[in-house]
Amino acid sequence: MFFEEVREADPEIYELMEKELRRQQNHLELIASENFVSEAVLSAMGSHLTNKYAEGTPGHRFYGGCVHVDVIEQIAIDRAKALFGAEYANVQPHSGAQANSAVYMGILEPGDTVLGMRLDQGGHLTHGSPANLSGKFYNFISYGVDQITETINYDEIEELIAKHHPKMVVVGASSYPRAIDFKRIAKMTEAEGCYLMVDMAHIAGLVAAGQHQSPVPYADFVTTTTHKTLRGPRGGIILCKAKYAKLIDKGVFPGTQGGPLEHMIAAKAVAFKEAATPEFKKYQEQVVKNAKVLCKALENRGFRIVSGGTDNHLMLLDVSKVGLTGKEADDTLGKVNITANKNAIPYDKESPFVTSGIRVGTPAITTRGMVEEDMEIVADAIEAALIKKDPVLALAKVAYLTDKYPLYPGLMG
Ligand code: DSN
Repeated sequence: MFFEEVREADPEIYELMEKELRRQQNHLELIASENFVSEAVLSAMGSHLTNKYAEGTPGHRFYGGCVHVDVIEQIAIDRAKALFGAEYANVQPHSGAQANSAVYMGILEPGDTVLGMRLDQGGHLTHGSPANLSGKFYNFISYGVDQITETINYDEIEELIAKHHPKMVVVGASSYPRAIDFKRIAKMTEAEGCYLMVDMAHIAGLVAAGQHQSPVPYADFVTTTTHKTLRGPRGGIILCKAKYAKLIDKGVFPGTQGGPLEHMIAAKAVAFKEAATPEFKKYQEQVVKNAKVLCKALENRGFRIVSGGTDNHLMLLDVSKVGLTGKEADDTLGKVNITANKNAIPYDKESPFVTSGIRVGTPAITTRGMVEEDMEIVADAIEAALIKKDPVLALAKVAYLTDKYPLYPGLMG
């Protein structure tokens, strides 16, 4: 049993940690950006490595006593490079947002023009939202998806590049269910002579396992979180061509961060080792298979699927077609122990706080062991909650699955 010391030192926090564990165990986790790490990753995160200051990079630190964390961080770097076939890696970003900010800081000047995907059509806050420093410090121009196909409009990207001559094009999404053709966009950025940055946070695990085209051969910079499909600790990394190594390192520190979190870097190293195994490849194949089956099963039960399907680990349901807003659907699912998130759909008429959509992902339930036949039961549970308005039935379906696939048995007794 872990966390005994917390129980003794701080029962109030221990009790809340235990409640959160039970929530994770008893709910169907369908948030597309969440996952369950291995106990090895969990242990590395909760270790004494947190005590060490190590500003700088391995071998070039501003503090003494870095002899062992230097080796740990270098192993993490080498594993990240090998996993994705990258020339250079910085494993210090505390998050995906930090990784993106560090690339901007290292490569751009304030006021530079950048192209990024609209937040309300699948992009991310850090891809130029006016509410984020990216949108405040840089001149972001947005591209979106086609109104009919609800898929990325590559012609629009090409036109915007020709019109605005950006210094950088940012590609990648937080709620986009289809494959992205990085190679096609790289041809446009090469022709323009501008940088290409890909934020592959959502699909990094799929990329590592060959389930999605890798952006690494085509992009100058690739950022990712490590905690989504990649199933590592909460954090970020940056991959880039070797010629940008110094600029990227400076963008991270001192550009946007102070001391790296060496306990998290050790956990990233453990996760990268796991991600290089045949088991992880099988897991990612199952994530994609499960998403396809769940998507079809939900469509068969009356939900409209944005863009008509999925190529990756997630799907977007337009719940307005079953008479709900995204917020109502999110709240209703929460009451039957299904965790998803309300999400804008392309050209949404509702506000970002209400929305017309629900984003559903399979990474976490696949980690629990669920396979295709279970996706029919997940779809039954969602249908029971949102269409049949039968919470008792929905709760029974969820309990069947969470009992069948236990999570962290014995973690807190
Ligand atoms: N990337 C967001 C998500 O997909 O949930 C969080 O920033």
